[in-house]
Amino acid sequence: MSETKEARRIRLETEARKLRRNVWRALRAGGGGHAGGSSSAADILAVLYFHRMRLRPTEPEWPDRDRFVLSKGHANAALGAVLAQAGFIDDALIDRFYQFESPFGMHPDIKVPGVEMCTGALGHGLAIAMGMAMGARIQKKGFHTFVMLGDAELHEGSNWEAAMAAAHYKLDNLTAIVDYNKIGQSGPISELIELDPLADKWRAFGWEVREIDGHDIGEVVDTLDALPVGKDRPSAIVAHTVKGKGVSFAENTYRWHSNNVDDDVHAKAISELGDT
Ligand SMILES: Cc1ncc(C[n+]2csc(CCOP(=O)(O)OP(=O)(O)O)c2C)c(N)n1
Ligand SMILES: [Mg+2]
Repeated sequence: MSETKEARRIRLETEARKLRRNVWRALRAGGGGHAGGSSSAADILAVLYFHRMRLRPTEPEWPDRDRFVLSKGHANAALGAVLAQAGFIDDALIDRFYQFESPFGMHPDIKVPGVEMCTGALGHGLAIAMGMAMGARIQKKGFHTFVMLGDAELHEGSNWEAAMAAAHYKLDNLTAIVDYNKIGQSGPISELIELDPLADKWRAFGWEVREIDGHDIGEVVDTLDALPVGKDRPSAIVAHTVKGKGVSFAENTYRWHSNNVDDDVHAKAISELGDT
C-alpha cells in the first residue's frame, strides 16, 4: 500500500527532528560549528534525501543519481547527518565531526560517500551545479541537480554570473534552493546588503521561481515534486527559514551562525529538540 500524504509528512518531520539532534551531536563532538545554517536547512534536506532525490546509498556513485551540492558548505554538520541517516555513511562518523583526520569536517569533502563536491568557499556551488546539469544534458541522462545556497552567500557576484548562464542554456534540470534565513555571519542581511526583492531578482535572470516556507514539510514536498516548474528554465526556490530553527537560544541570531558547543549547551539544545 502506498504511503498517505499525512504518513509521509510525519515520517519526514521525524527525520528532520532527528537531523537537528544529529547536528547538535556533531557540533558537540567537534567542540562547535555552524548551528544556525545547519538547522535552517534541516527540513529541506530531509525532504530532498528522504523523499525527492533518486539515490542509492549503497552505490553512492550510481551514474543516474540526482546530484546535491551544498554550496553553503559551512552547514556540513547537517549534510553529514543526513548522509548518515540515509545510510551513505556510518552513524558513528557523526561523533567524529571536526576531529583529527576525520573526513567529516567543518566543510564537505568528497572523501565522504554521498558528497558530490568540496565546498566552503562561498559562491562556487551554483556554477558547479550548472556544470553537472549541463553534463546530464550532454550525456543524455535524466538526473536532476539541486544546489543549496545561503542568503549572505548571494552577495558573491559569481552566483549571478552562473544564474545568467544557467538561464541562457535553458537548464530545466537544475534547481537552486536559497536558504533565506535573513542572517549572515555577522548580522541581518538587511544591514549587510539587502537582497529583496529576491524572487524578482531570480525572475529577472530568467529563472522560474517559487517562494515557500522552508520549514513546512508539506509545502517543501509539493514544491520539489512539481519540478521542473518551467520548461526550458532553471528553477529557484526561495525558502523562507529561521536561522538556528528548533533551539530557542540559537534562533534568529547571528551569534549562533557559528559557536562553541560543550556538553552543557548540547544538553540544553537536546532538551528543546526532544529525544525522539
Ligand atoms: C568566499 C568566502 N568568504 C567568506 C566566507 C566566510 N563565511 C562563512 S559562512 C559566511 C556567512 C554565510 O551566510 P549565509 O550564506 O547567510 O549562510 P547561513 O545563514 O545559511 O548560515 C561567511 C561570510 C567563506 N566561507 N567563503
Ligand atoms: Mg543566512
